[in-house]
Formats: sequence, C-alpha cells, structure tokens
Amino acid sequence: MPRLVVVSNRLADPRKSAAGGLAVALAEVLNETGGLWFGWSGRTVEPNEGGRGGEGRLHTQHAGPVTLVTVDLSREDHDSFYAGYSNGVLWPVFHYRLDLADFDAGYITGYRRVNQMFARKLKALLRDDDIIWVHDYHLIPLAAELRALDCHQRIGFFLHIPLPPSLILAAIPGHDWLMRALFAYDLVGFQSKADLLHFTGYVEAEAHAHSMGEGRWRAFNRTLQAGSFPIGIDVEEFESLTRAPEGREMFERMRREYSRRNLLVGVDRLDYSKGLPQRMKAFREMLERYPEHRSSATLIQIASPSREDVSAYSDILHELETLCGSINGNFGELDWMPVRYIHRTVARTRLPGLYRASRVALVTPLRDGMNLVAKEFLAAQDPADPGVLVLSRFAGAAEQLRDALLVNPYDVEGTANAIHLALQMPVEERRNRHAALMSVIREYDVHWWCDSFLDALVQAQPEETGTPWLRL
Ligand code: ADQ
Repeated sequence: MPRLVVVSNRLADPRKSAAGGLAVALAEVLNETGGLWFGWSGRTVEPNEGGRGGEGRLHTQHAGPVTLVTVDLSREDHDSFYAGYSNGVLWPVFHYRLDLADFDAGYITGYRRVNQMFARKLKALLRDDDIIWVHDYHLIPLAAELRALDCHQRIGFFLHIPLPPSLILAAIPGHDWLMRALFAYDLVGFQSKADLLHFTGYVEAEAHAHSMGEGRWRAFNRTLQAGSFPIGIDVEEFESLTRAPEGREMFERMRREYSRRNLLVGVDRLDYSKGLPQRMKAFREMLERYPEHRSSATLIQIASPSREDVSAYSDILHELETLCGSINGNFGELDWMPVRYIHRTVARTRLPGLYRASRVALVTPLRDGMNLVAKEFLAAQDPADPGVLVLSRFAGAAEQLRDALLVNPYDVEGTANAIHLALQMPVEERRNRHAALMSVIREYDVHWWCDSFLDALVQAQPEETGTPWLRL
C-alpha cells in the first residue's frame, strides 16, 4: 500500500483527543501506511534566526508510525501568506464577503513564495509512489509548484471552506491563476454539491474546460477529477466523549445550574462568517415576540478567539460584545441573564456535556463550508429526549441535515420564530428528527469521508505520461 502524505497549514498531534475527529481520522489513515504529515510549525522566525524568505527550519517528530514534519515561516511570509492572502483575501471572498477582502498586491507574492518553499521542502521528503493529500485554501497552488519540480505523484486537494460562484471568484485579482493551479491536482474535493457546481460553472465559463463525464474535467492540457465529499465527525468517538467522566460531569453541572431554564447553545470560532450578530438579534427578537421565554431561555454563546491579527475580527468582537450587553441590560432580571457570552475556547472533552444539557443549538453561519458543531451537537444528544438543531441553510451541513430546523440567518424574524418552535417542540417530533439526522451523520462520518476521498484519488485516472506539466 503506498504511503499517504497529508499536507495542511497546521498540524494537530494525532495522539491527543483534544486534536478532534479530523486529526484523529487522518491519523488513522496515516498510521495504516506509516505516513507523513507536513505543514507550518505555527512559529514565525526573524530572518537571522530561520533564514530569509521563509526558508525556515524543519522540525521532525514521531507519533507512532506517523512522521510529523513542520517548517517555520519568516515574519514577512507569515504576514503576506497567512494573514494577508489566505485570511485577508481567500477566506472572505470564499465566504462571499468581498467587502472584507484586502486585495493588497503584495500578498499574492508571499502566498506563492510560501507554497514554493513548501513544495521544495516537501519534495525532498517524498517517495515516488506516495499519495499526497493537500488540505485547504492556504495551499491551492502547492500541486502546481510540486509539478514544476517534476513531482509525478498522485495529488488530491480538499477545500474545507465554500467555493463561491464564478462572479464572486472573479473579483480576486489573479483568480484565473488560482483556479488554473487546481488543474495540477488529480482530484479536487469540495464539501457540498453547491460548491462543486460553482467549480464546474467557473471552469466551463472562464477556463473553457470540457466535461469528460463522471466528474472528469479537462483544461490547460490536464485532466482532473472533481467531486463532493461532505466531511463528517467520528460519531462513536463523540458519543464516547459524551459518556466519559468529563462529559458527564459537565452535563450534570449544567443541568444543576440551569435546572429551571431552557438552555440554548452556540459554539463557534469568533469569525464574521458564523453570523454571530445576526444570531443575537434573532434571539433578542424571540424574547421580544414570545415573552413566555423570558426568565427561562438562556443562550450560552462560546466564541473562541481566532485570527486576532486580522482587522475584520476585532470589529466582530466589538459588535458581539455590544449586542450581548444590550440584550442582558434590556431583558435581564436579578436572577436571569439571557445571554452568557464566553470569549474562550472550551476543552473538546467538555463540549459534549454542554451540548447534551442544551434544548436547542443555534448553528447559524452566514456561510460555512460544512460546520461540524451541528453534527457534534446531534451526536451528544440523548435519543430519548434530544435537543433541536436550528441550522442555517447556508452551512454546507444543510445539504445533508434536512431534518434540522433550517433558517435564513439574515431573516431575523424568521430565525426568531424557528427558535421559538425549537423551544416548544414536542418530544415525539424531536425524537423523529434526531433519529433521521443521526442516520445521516452515522452513514457519512469522518471515516466515510477519508475513505471515499482516498478511494477516488487512487482511482482518478493518471495523466498520460509525456503531458507537459502545467506551469504557473
Ligand atoms: P471551522 O470554521 O473552524 O472549520 P467548524 O466545522 O464549526 O468550523 O468547527 C471545527 C471544530 O472546531 C469542531 O470540532 C468544533 O467543535 C471546534 N470548535 C469550534 N468552535 C469552538 C469553540 N469555541 N471551542 C471549542 N471548540 C470549538 C473549517 C470550515 C468548516 C468545516 C471545517 C471542517 O470553516 O465549515 O466544517 O473546517 O472541514
């Protein structure tokens, strides 16, 4: 069996349960083949420390049969590649937020330089028959840079975030370069059918690609396979975290503390794509319209700090704090706070207890590749008395989770009504919806995701030898 090489911007230690289902699932397939995981170390170094132009040092660690290799970035490369192009251009545009994109021409040079450096460092570690799986928007041109160095291995790419329609993509200066780079992969995977449609729409209209049937597309003298592979969670692992002492202790504490209340929960990175201000407004509207929930409905909103060096993030933090303060000021009682807002990361082992103690989860992003919190909430429920998932129709997860209460997060009144419905839903309906949703997340779990992507990558028809590699 060929060795698997995973490349992602950040690595997680697959031995730690805090690493999460994705890291654990990747570790499983890496373990089977004694694989290699390559990415950024998370460290930035000064030029005299790590060398100029991102030529950082490599760090090697072993986790059982898996080798983890990471590389340092120079401060300048971090600023243009990571904060600049990845999180200042690609993240907002791919989440349909052209208004928040910062198209500084220098960023793309840094993005390209880091991808070239990754390719050079990685090439030295590769074997001829490796299978390479590249993750996410930080590394779109990596395969093209590897091909330029004469790497002929099978390479697949998975985009964890949404792909917008071509008119939005076309707002990125150099979008044609970026999309052409995808054709250096043998397989390109998306979270949803909608993302896949946006991809095929773009390549047909802008790159004159033609379909060769069965998900194969030809352009730029290259053929690739494209498909949708909705990412799942490790349902069994999450269920066992729910039963574990920390999960149970959290559940009991929450139940005790909020015995006279109906808990609602939101768990997100503090990111403008997650629709947090709109969620707060909908919760406020629900309290306004349905006074029977006052003194009872309590929303715990965990918003973990994220990318604080990108300016759009401090605006969202300020807006959220103001909204929470005004809801508590206007509706709160001496013995009831409508919103508990926590600007911290909660340990993964405690989340299941919090989810299980909650009657309703609010997962209402304005745009999201998938959203795993929605699936984790479902897996943590008691099937006999489950909570209700209120889910944005703009999360990738909505394509699969049709039995959730689907909402348009921009529609504050509509979302408020759905929250009211969720709080009132009879147990019979809650059970039926939960059972239907569980069967979907069990069938399409993270193991299905890994296996189906890797099977498709192995089966993607290799490019005929002699075809000149695409040059960027
Ligand atoms: P994220 O935008 O980070 O991921 P999401 O899928 O919601 O979003 O969460 C990923 C993981 O982080 C989950 O396991 C979740 O429990 C955890 N998490 C989120 N907020 C947390 C908090 N405040 N405290 C503790 N843990 C928290 C990107 C894409 C998503 C896609 C994933 C996976 O943006 O759309 O689902 O990758 O592909």
